[in-house]
Amino acid sequence: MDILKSFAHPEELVALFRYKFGGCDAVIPKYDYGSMTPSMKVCTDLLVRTSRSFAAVIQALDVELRNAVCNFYLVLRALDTVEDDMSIPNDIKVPMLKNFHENLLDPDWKFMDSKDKDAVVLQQFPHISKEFRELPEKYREVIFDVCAKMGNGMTVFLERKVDTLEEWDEYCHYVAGLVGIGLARLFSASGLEESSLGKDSALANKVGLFLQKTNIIRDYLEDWNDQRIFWPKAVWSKHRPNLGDFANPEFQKEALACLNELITNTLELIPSSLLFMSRLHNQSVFNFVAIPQVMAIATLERCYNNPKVFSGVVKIRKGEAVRMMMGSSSFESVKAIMKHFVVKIQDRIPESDPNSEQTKSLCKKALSLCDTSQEYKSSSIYPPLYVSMGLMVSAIAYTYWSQITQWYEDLV
Ligand code: D9A
Repeated sequence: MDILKSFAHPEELVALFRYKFGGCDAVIPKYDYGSMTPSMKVCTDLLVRTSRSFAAVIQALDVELRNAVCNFYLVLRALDTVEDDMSIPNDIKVPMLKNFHENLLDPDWKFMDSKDKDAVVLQQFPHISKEFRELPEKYREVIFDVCAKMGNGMTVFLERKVDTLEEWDEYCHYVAGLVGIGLARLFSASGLEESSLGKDSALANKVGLFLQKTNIIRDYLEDWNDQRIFWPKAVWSKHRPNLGDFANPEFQKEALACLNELITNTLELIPSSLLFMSRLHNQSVFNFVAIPQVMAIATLERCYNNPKVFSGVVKIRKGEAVRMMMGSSSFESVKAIMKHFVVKIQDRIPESDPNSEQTKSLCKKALSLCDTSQEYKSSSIYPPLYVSMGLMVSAIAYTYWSQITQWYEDLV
């Protein structure tokens, strides 16, 4: 019961209440099915089914972009589902990935044999490809191109494991950097952002790498249990001969050193993430980009030097996430959030960590770019409010517990 944990964090209860009662419509609007065509409705449902919270962030984009990004997301999700599906043998999977972009032009293509949890996007693909073909050419061109490059790139790592840090960057480029590049091009094509943004592929690539590396670090145990390896061998083999050893508490010291080394590598991307966000002009695009970046830094902070990465799931509480999402609406407040988490990492760097000096210097570099007069935790107003809200909430919760847990499930 995640909501119970938020009781220890009054500011999260405030955020959840403000969210529920419409305090942040600009960031997370409600859906408007009335103005949609039938295949748009199917696509919106698919989006909500595959990613409830991110779906809300996409829906908040200005209309010029919303359909293009929604379609891009679903196409990528379909491609990802093929890549992930362990029940498809590689000799079938390789041509499927390589030719995947051509399915966008075929009104009938679908795939009914996937065993993946997101198989529905492949079963319903004709609705996705129909939406694709109805997009303006300037968007289709980007989605088609990224899809072709990603499908090809994914095949490279079907047979081969990620070894060096360069290969880690290469793998992340295919599955996430290309998404960043594609999105930057879509932003520019919409006219909501400068055309130079879409041309700076190196920068947009790093925005994607920051998210993907964070996911890979966080998902160690889940991936290991599924026989998947995304941690670069050149790094983990310095600490233990087998990646699975890290799940054994006996090797916690080695596991943490490896974890911290990968997090340190990922911290290098913070300056690029900030630079990318500083170049955005449109409010809806800004929120869309900033929310995942802020979640990533929060996740990195939670994982840093944390043995729980090797024994379970390290997640951001929903209340925490909602509060950060609501706070991600200006560059100043995003810098304040980034600063908050980088300081928390900086304060926890163990003297004994083999990479402590590098981690320290990257934190310092990041902090120099997060200079702002804003503060993230303005706790002074909370204690009295906390007490009264705590009483009120426990009274309500006592009476309406089942309803409350239901809308809590609905909103996250
Ligand atoms: C994104 Cl179109 C993703 N990925 C994400 C989500 O954010 C990025 C997949 C498809 C699209 C976009 C994203 C958002 C904004 C700007 C971006 C960007 O670049 C400029 O991508 C780089 O994770 C997946 C990849 C990282 C592989 C690209 C955010 C998201 N969050 C999940 C939470 C989670 O932990 O996965 O999907 C969610 O809210 O459900």
